[in-house]
Amino acid sequence: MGGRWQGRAGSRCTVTVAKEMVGFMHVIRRWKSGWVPELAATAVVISVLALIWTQPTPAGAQAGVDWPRLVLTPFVTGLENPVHLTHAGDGSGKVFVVEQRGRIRIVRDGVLEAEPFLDIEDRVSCCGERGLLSVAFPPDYASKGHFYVNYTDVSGATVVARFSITQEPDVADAASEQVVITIPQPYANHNGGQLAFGPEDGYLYVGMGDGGSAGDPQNNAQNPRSLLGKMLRIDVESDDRPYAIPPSNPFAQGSEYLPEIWALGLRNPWRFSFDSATGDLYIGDVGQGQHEEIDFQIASSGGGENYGWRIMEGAHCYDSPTCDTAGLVLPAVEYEHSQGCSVTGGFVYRGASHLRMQGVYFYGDYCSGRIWGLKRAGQEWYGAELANTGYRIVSFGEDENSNAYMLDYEGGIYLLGDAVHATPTPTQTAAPTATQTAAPTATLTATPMATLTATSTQTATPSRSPTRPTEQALFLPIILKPWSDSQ
Ligand SMILES: [Ca+2]
Ligand SMILES: [Ca+2]
Repeated sequence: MGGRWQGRAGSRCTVTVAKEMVGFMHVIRRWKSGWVPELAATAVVISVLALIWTQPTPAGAQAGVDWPRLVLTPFVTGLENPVHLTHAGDGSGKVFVVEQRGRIRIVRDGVLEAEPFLDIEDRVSCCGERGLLSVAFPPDYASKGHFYVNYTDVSGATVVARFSITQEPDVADAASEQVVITIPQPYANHNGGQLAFGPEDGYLYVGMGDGGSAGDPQNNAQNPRSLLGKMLRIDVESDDRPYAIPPSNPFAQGSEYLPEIWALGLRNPWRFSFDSATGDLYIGDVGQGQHEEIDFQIASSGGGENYGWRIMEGAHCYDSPTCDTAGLVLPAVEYEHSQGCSVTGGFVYRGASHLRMQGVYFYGDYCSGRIWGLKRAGQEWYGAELANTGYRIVSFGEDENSNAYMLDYEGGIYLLGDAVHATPTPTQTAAPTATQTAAPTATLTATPMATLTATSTQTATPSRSPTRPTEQALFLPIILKPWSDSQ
């Protein structure tokens, strides 16, 4: 998709082509075709069903990890390619949803408001991996009344811009744009797109992909003079315009590295987030042809981590004659393309409603619809597959009360919950039947990080027929293992 693929020799060529052809946003209908068109017709049925995925309780419950039985409850439907969900931190309880084509919508008390909060379709290029990709509200937004977006402009460049609200708090002024930074893009794909304010430093973090094509042909992610393939950290809330370099940035004092760079060696950090309790940073970095990964940065880090791309893809040498891994930070967890094709980074759940979800980082895969949990306990990580949904998992988000949501690119948003602690839906008429297969086998590997290779038998490929809600009971290969903290 998008950028021109430049061939590589050998067997990797086939894999690489396949990945790029699949593309991030290009929907391969597969078995899902036929389901989406009927979605509206079955909306009533869907709306009264909590979709429950069950998993066996892991034998032994290592380190006391008691994984939730994931429940996805429909929250809002009818969005047009939602790609991001967040809140303003202003006490309003409103949820903001970004539609890729260039609009931001408000959900208030569970109802999608008809009037968009912001509409900048006139200056956004869409779609594929382009579009309006995220919104971020600064600390003390309630008194400031301005916010930031990340979008691809008509030339294909990444733009981070500030907008202000009008006299109406639920209507932003599309004419109020102040561009913070414009970063040219050599190819249509790998634009990153996430913005987030650091919970402890108040600086704006900007996730930048490697520019695109395949295999990072310009070697941007390892180039200290390129802003591509990096995590940037800039100060947009000081009096300096368009932004200031935080003095504590790892390369702030001037060096061979550009001062905006916070971390490097990223391929396409489509979604990253901070743990709202600890300040730790989790980055879902989309892989090339074989390995999808979650990267971790502890809150006390001073930045400067090199997450390896394109020397490495996940924990595996990719494009380096010597594959010198000295100084590179390996992923906290990775999974192979037998489990999906494009990782979607999520959130560490810190809500009050579900005790077993506490401290679990939820993430998923856009292509397979699988959702995993990752939990850090001391110096060890634990991981488990929690659901196999078939949804186009494009993003996760959280609201002001730390409730967690999953966004289906097809237009639905789902609330994550634990069946054990879930409040029954009053209108629920037919609880899905859970048919549990034999307890899957845990796979242990000796690598210093987790490799989520499911080997247990998955008996039920989810059908996407209109009767899907009554066919629930997807049975999860579960992997539960400790491994060393690679930090
Ligand atoms: Ca690009
Ligand atoms: Ca990496």
